This record gives sequence, structure tokens and C-alpha cells, in this order.
Amino acid sequence: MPAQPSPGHSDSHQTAARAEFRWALFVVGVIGLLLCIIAFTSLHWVLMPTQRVETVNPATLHLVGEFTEENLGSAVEPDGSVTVRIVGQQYTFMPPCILVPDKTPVRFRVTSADVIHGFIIADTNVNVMLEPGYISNFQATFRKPAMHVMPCHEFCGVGHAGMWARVKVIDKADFFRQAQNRRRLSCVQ
Ligand SMILES: [Cu+2]
Repeated sequence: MPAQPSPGHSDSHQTAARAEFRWALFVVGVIGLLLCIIAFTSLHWVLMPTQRVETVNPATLHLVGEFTEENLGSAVEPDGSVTVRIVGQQYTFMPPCILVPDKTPVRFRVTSADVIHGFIIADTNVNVMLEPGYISNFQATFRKPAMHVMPCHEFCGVGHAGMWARVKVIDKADFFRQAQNRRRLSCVQ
């Protein structure tokens, strides 16, 4: 004699079917939400102005433009702001010792002559990548006189571990006094 279904069998079948349906609805809802997020972010992206990207030819950095050797280091601009230009290359930063004033906004303009390098100033929130062909442009203000190390933190080849520089923050008045006599400043001895 075949086994009879227990009295509660059709009930539990319906319960399972309802649970399956609820989970299916939930999954469809999650997929729908993800599609909405994709649509919204795509439209948002298209409607925003393009990012400001500055390019430079890494093959002629040392010959023409703002990254020639005599332009590297810290400079006081006509409006009194400070700009530092640096080139990263296997396996050094030029200049290897960067002189900046404290309590002054400092604009960094940095690029790479060869491969991707990392640019980080220890004990600050300065942390960017240097990509050949592009100019990394950012601003930082240093609170007080200090010496910071600036190691390359993006693996760039066999000499990577030895690729680092220093950032020397000095008193604002002292910096601007030195800048009166020299067009470009650095703390390279
Ligand atoms: Cu490196």
C-alpha cells in the first residue's frame, strides 16, 4: 500500500511555495535597485563637467616646459603663493630635498619621467600617484617646521626601496627671505 501523504503535507508545500516567491521578489528587488543605481550614476557622470586633466610629454620633460631642471624646486609666484615642481624617475625625486614654508598653502605640481611612482609625505595627508604623461596637481599646508620623509610607495622597479626624498618645512619668514635671493629653492646641499 503506497504511503499516504500526512495531513499537513499540502500546507507545508504551500508555505514553501510562498517563501520561495517572497525570496524571488526580494532578489528581483535587489537587481532592480542595482540597475537603478547604475542608471543614476551613469547619468550623473555624463551630466558633470569633465575632470581637469593636465598632460605632459614625459619624453621631453627635461627639454621644454615647466619641468626642466632649472624650474624644479619651490618658487614664490607673483601673487605670493608657493609652487613646488618635482619630477619622479627611477629611482629618485628631483629635487631630492624639498623646501617649503609653514602656515602657507603650497601647490605641488609633480609628474613622472618614466613609470608610475607613488608620492607620499609622511605625517601628512599628502598621498598621490605620479603617472607618466600626467601632472599631479594638489595643495597642502604644513602646520609647523619639521622634516618629513617622502618615500616612493608604488613599486617602480629593482631600485624602488631606495627611492625617497625629504620635505623640509621651515619658518614662513625664513622661507620668503631666502626666496628673495633665489628663483628656485630646495634643501639639496
Ligand atoms: Cu618606487
